[in-house]
Amino acid sequence: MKSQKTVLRIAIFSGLPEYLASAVRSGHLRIAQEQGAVEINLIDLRDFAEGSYRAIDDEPYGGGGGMVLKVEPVRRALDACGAFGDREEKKKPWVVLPTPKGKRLKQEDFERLSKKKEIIFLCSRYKGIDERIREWVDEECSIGDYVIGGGETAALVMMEGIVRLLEGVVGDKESVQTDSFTCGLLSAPTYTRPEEFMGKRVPEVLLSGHHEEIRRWKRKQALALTLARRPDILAKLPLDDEDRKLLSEVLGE
Ligand code: 6GU
Repeated sequence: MKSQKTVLRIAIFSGLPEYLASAVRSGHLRIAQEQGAVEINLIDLRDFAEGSYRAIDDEPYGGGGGMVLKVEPVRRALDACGAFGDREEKKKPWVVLPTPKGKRLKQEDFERLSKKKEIIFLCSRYKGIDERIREWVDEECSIGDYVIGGGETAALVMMEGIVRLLEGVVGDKESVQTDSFTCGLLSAPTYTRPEEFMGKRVPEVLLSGHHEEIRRWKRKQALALTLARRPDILAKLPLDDEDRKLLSEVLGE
């Protein structure tokens, strides 16, 4: 029987699709498409623009400088992707607008978005979008408290975060489960061959083959690192008896 794997469909609306083209053909994004876990379509907003210049941006009413993403090409592109019409609400694509005005993304947002069937990333490179576009947007996301040139890079960040959570994309399930943030802590340091380089040795415990000691060492390192760098997230985590013991060892050292 053919497997009934669900495929996440992603469309990226952009005025600069060439910027995204090589990125969606590389790394995890490429592997995920080859495996049939995700389908990624780059949509050139200019294909939905009119006039000899096929402009997708224009000057803002009332002045203020910068250019504004026009409403008509976005409406037509959304329409072509089935965002309107009589499709059942939950079968409609989920429209995400990357913008510094959006809610700041967390790992849990990637987990939630990875369960969608169809996502549209609407990228703008301008001063902003015509405000009337907002009512067709389901969610506005920011990748952090800074401003970058456009939504494309942010959409890439989100796709990288979402696609690696899809079944079978990252070969090693343990690797995803022990990632920084997935278990709530920053992850422990890692090493690979050689055992010694310029006098610096790999911690002996990792070479010992004692699985329990290794697990304990990794947990302690993760706790220590999170305490040092992100005490805010450590404070929110439920700690068990072992965690408390390991933390007291960290503090006592
Ligand atoms: Cl999603 N876009 C832009 N232009 N700047 C940002 C951002 C997005 N998130 C943080 N800064």
